[in-house]
Amino acid sequence: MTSDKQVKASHRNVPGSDAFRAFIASGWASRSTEPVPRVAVADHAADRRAAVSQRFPGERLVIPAGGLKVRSNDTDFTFRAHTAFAYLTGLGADSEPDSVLVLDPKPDGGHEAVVFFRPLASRDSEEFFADARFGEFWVGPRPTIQDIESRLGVSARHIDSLADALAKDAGAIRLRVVRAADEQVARRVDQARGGTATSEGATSGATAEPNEADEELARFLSGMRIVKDEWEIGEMRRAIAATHQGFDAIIAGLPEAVRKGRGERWVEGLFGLYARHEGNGLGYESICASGDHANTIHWTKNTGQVREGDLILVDAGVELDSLYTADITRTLPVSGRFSAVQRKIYEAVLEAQEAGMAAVKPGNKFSDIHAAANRVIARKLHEWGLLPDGVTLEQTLDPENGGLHRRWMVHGTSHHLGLDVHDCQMLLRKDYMDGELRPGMILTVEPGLYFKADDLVAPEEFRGIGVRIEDNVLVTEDGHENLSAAMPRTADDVEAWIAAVQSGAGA
Ligand SMILES: [Mn+2]
Repeated sequence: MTSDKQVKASHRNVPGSDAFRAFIASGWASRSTEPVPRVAVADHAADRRAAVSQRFPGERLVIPAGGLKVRSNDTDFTFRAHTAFAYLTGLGADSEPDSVLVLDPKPDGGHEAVVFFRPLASRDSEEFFADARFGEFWVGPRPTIQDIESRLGVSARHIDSLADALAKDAGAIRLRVVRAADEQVARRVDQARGGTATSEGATSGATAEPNEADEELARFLSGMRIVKDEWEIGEMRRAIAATHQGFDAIIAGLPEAVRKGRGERWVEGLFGLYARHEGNGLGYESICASGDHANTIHWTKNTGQVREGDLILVDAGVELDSLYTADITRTLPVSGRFSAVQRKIYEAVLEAQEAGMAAVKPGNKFSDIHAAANRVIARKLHEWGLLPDGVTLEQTLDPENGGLHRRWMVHGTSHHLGLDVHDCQMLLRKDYMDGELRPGMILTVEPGLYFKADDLVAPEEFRGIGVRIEDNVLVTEDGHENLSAAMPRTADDVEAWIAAVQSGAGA
């Protein structure tokens, strides 16, 4: 319903004969009627929906998955559902374009969860053999209504009945929709609310109130993910273990990356292979940045050479079928050993990371992590004499008038991590930056130092060196657990890791 429109080539339209239609619809073994087993995440998704239900009593809540997005002409990008939809249904990889979760208020309180989607079409339908986008002949069978119901423990209905379901008692019931997930569904909700849909999908006519209400829903759904349950923590451990394997593969492949030329792409491909094999794919485009490219924070073009003697910064994460993703950065000496100056910068970043990690404990604020790491970064730069003449450490740390050290680390130190690599993005500053750390939160700690090749303020020997170290950390009752601790991190351990993997001994 709300996937992007594809451009169809008219030369592909072959009218089928009646004989063909009858023939292709017949002669298939009957489909299994075995109930699909309930998935482990179903109970957790039910708990999450209960929390949403409690927050918005008596309201109809509309959470679309979103549709297919055209890459070019009649080909689409791989489908990825909106995170709020995945979180509240438990559906993950490839599931289900154009579907919509509706939490429908029940007269006696609470909500009924209904997934509206496009179920498997029968064999006598045109879709079965002729629909290259959704048809079973082309993309494989989709779930049936019964499949979704038994797998997820929700009610399921055909997507064609969504419009009526939205409009039911619309005057009497307040509707909210996650607008960003699907503009067309948002417009339908606007219509059901009685406003006039504008081209931006915003409501005019009634009041501006419905959009504020929508915003409130989106923020709640984003923010409620900030503390992870046990099942989610397990998924994050698995995503990190898979990411570790990908890094092992990169290390094993470094000599070949050097030999082949365009080595950053080779490294990207190795990680992508593991991501696709171990999980659903990449949680975000991998940054494979060798030499001076490491100084481009989001270097994802990955077109460069990997050269002996350089460092390669790899920032990559495997996303599982459940859509939980890791987000790890390691900066590796291509030849297996850090030079003295590379090690000096690496160890400064490591010290900053240790300071950041030490600040990860309940009661501290999220922003305390950055403050702790940043202080080390600023101190090192001050000691090395890189700050302008006369600028003291305390002056550069003054957030209002200082910040000069940020020339060499322009990004933040941490973000929440989970279904989205930058998780819980909709939260307001008071709940994110100024929010208190609580057990169950998972976040990154990832300071860096970046000396561009053309940075004339940096000492010549620093130029072209960029280092970031990033781990994924769980807040526990009494502090934190570094979930990626199995991936070597100190300069000595990184060298030993490379030596072990490349000698075939494994890490
Ligand atoms: Mn990150």
